[in-house]
Amino acid sequence: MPDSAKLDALIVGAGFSGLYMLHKLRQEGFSAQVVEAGSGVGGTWFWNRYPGARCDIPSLEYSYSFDPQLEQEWEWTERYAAQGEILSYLDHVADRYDLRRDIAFDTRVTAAHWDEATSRWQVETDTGGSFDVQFLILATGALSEPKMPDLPGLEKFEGKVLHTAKWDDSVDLKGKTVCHFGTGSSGIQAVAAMSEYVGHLTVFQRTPSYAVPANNRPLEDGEQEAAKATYREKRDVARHSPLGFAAPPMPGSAKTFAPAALKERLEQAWNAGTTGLLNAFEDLLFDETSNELAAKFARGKIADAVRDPDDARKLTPDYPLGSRRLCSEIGFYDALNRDNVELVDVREEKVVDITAHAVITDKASYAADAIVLATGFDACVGAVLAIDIRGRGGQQIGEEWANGPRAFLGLTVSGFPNMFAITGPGSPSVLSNVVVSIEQHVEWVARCLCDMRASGKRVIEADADAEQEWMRHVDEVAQTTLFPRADSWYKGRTRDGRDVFMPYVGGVGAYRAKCDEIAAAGYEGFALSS
Ligand code: NA7
Repeated sequence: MPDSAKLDALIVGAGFSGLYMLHKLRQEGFSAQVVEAGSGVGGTWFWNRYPGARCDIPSLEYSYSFDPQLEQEWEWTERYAAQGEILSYLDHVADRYDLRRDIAFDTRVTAAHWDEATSRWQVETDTGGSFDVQFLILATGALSEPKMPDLPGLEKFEGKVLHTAKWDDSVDLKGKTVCHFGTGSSGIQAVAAMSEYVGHLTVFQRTPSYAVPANNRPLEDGEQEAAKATYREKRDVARHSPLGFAAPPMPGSAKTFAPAALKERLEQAWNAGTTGLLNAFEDLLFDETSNELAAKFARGKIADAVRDPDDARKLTPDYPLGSRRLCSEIGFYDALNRDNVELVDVREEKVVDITAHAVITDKASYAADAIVLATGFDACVGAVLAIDIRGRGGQQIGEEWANGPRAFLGLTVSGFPNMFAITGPGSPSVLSNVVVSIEQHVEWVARCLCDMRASGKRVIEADADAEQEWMRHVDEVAQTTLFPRADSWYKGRTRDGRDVFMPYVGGVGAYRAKCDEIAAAGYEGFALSS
């Protein structure tokens, strides 16, 4: 791939979004290239190679639906795919559609500036490449820019420091003494896996998670074929559903169930995994009382699973079930029962220093050969802010978002013409089956580019008013749910410290309908020019 070119579109990132975007634009006859920082395709699934990394959405649903042949031919081996299997799938997709020839690997986009004179983006990379493109498409992922914790003295530590989202497979932790921070989805998986082979593991937890057993297993003979027989219908239901899944929320409210029936419904939902539990009652994410009944049940499960009552207390969340990302566990609570694993709640025992070989709290010192950070991501905006993006008048995206991350439909930012963000703030992606959302975003962007070409328009830009109204709507919908009740990475911040709820929680079906309606109305809320 040339490292300098004049193209219709430059796509940043070769994960689920970037790969499909490239394929789709090529199909529509646009010239497009991808720039990818990693040495392979996969995005999230390329970088997150930490022990135990696995998807918490069933494999048959966490996959592309755009090609019926692909979905029929690809064989998944387990109910929930491990990182390596998803990476193999994306490698297969890249080969199957001959995508690699238009991807520059080991290359990072450093700057993208809108040129008013030509109405095009001038893009630069860290390998000295430059691109002159009509459209800039940020397929940079909502959970891709690792967040480093504010740990005093970390720079003095002389052992290895590993972040789950940038895992270095060459480091062998077997028999080592490890201090681990973070108990979200990644931390829970990494702790369970590492507990099996490290010498000693200290888990530093700040906020406990609700973790539901994955009940992972190999797909049984005939099971996959049976599911694939109705794949088209199921995919269609998922596209128009609240969260991007084929199974709808179960009718009724926990409040109206007699105790025995409530327990039966919740046991069934618990065994069906995270989506099963979220779907247990249709009002689970909206009604505090209904949610508390389910949360109480989940807290009881933690008490049953953890032997030490004090550990169980520390591991028990007090916020509404599902208001932070529900985690999927395979052996996490078992790990905490092991003699080589101990739990430290940093809200009760403050980390005051890190020395060359230990983590020091205000109560004790914990030896460490290595420190593992499962401390998450600068969600929805981090990877975009990492690029020096300047729109109209040289305005930087970071400045634009200082008053809160915003994007019309989660896809376009006022003041940044011809720029699209896949899975941006204001889109439902991170609160849905993200592959379903990604396909919708990519298809909408491709349709927009085709419509512009057909009508002779060269520039599209979100109206500031439409964008503001969309983000107001995103917030209004969020406030009808229990999501804002918890501190979570779903919330962004304004410069003056106000929370901005980023994902659109009105449902992927409703969102799709809105996007289609806007396109059909000649891109209402956008300014188009020739
Ligand atoms: P998450 O879900 O953001 O989890 C990160 C965790 O790290 C979270 O519990 C944080 O606590 C914790 N954290 C951050 N800093 C510290 C310190 N200093 N000490 C202790 N604990 C800390 O990231 P994941 O990678 O697990 O998962 C991200 C998403 O990927 C997940 O939701 C799925 O969608 C896939 P906090 O909450 O800030 O109190």
